[in-house]
Amino acid sequence: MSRRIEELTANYTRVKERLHINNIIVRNTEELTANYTRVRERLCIYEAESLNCDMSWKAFNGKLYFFSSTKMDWSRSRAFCVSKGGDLVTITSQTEQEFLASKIKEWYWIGLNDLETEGHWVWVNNQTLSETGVQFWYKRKSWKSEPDNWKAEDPTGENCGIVKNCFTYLENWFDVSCNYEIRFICEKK
Ligand SMILES: [Ca+2]
Ligand SMILES: [Ca+2]
Repeated sequence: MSRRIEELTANYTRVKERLHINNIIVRNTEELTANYTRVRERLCIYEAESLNCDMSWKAFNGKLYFFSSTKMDWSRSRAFCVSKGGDLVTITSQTEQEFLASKIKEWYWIGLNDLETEGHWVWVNNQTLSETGVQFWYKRKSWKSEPDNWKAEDPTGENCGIVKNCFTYLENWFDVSCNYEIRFICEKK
């Protein structure tokens, strides 16, 4: 009887070890895949001309979206999207806003800015917010809502738009300093 228990214990230990090793392999594979994706994306960014640099675009409602893992300032992010045949995303409907908001876990540049005239927000295709008919700025009850052109960190103010992972999908745009290095969303037809 005690030999049987010893055998069972030994088996159990072996199985546990196997499981542990398997878990390590799975974790390593996941890490390697993520690293591979990041390296490929970096290559795409630094060799913008390279034709066979493939990026994973997500299709939604007839358009394609690319969520970067690389972080850059607003202008460089935009230049990258343009070099890939698109531009920074323009959000022109609630459906599109909800789709994008459901995909993000941090800050991303969008194609919205008031670089030319302070307070006059336009998309990269020159559409205004009244033309698209939708806007999803973050609202505060006891303080100024976004966009607030806050100058404490960057004295030139906040002239570029982001979407952020917030509790609500319909109030998550902020204006921030265009010099921040953050992720970005490209869009193309
Ligand atoms: Ca501004
Ligand atoms: Ca702001």
